[in-house]
Amino acid sequence: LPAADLVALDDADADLLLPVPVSTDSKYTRGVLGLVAGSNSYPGAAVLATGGALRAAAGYLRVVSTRVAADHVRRAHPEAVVTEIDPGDADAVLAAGRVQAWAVGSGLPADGHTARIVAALLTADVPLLLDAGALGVLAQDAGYARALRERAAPTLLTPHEGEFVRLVAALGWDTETTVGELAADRLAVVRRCAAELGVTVLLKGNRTLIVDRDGLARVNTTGTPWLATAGSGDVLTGLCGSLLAGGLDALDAGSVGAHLHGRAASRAGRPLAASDLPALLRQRRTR
Ligand code: NPW
Ligand code: AMP
Ligand code: MG
Repeated sequence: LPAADLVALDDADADLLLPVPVSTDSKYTRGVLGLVAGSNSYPGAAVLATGGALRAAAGYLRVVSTRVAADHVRRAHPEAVVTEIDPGDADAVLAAGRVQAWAVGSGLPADGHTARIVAALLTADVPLLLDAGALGVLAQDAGYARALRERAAPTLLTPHEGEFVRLVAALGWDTETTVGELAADRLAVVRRCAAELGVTVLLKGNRTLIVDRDGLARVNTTGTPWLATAGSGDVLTGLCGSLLAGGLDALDAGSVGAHLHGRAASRAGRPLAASDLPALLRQRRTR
């Protein structure tokens, strides 16, 4: 890819970066994703994230969830291997075997139970994606910044603008100033956040930005405003998590995930429901 200030992947780039199984692969070597998602209030988030994860790189998907969401996932996605846990049981999360990347947060409340699980996963030496409730946990305590910076494995945060503003407020950034700066120079603001936390940040929205700790930046050019629909971010979390499990670094996982997610939306009828996206992720490139 060119060493420009802000790179946009095209269809060929995304297809080239997408991990493809080879003859010696097994479901385990393709990648095992551990997805911690869903709750009594938001079981749908776990179902949607699972749908995204199943149509990407991972060969094996472990979904870790509390009872209500676990039941929904089992019914909707028989191929997912579901572990049912009590809320906040971080030991049970970590006991899930062979996990090569974790994605946590979609449909989880930003409470003490989720905080225990996030703290445990931050210490796991595998790639980690944090979304929704997990980002809410990070936004409640500036102490997580150090844990993020100290991680050796890739870390990908996937906030929408509301989650982003709350996250950087915990770093001491003035909220009104941040909102103004986001409108004036989105890339500069995301770069500053990624550098300060030592992680890759994917800021969702029209023209999603993906920026790593060194400032390398991608902009997503696929997708349509029909993606502004409840649950579409949960599908993206599963998709990007699956790409991390398949071995992509956080910048590639975020930018390829956003590209494929947007491409699926472009293929969808209008209006689009988030649950339409997983099947559309499977279709071959149309060009
Ligand atoms: P305001 O109103 O401008 O002050 P939340 P969420 C602000 C799960 N889901 N996009 C805005 O603030 C998710 O996974 C489950 C959005 C707004 O009030 C999460 O776990 C579903 N918000 C949980 O629900 C389907 C923006 O932030 C506040 C914004 C909550 O996720 C739906 C909302 O943020 C959903 O995915 C932007 N671009 N900019 C299911 N079926 O199970 C500013 N805001 O409270 O994090 O709410 O994103 O809906
Ligand atoms: P979430 O807010 O977590 O459900 O995520 C929303 C998803 O929809 C992200 O992938 C966004 O990039 C995408 N999205 C939201 N609004 C727009 C928009 N106006 N145009 C294109 N994509 C959008
Ligand atoms: Mg979301």
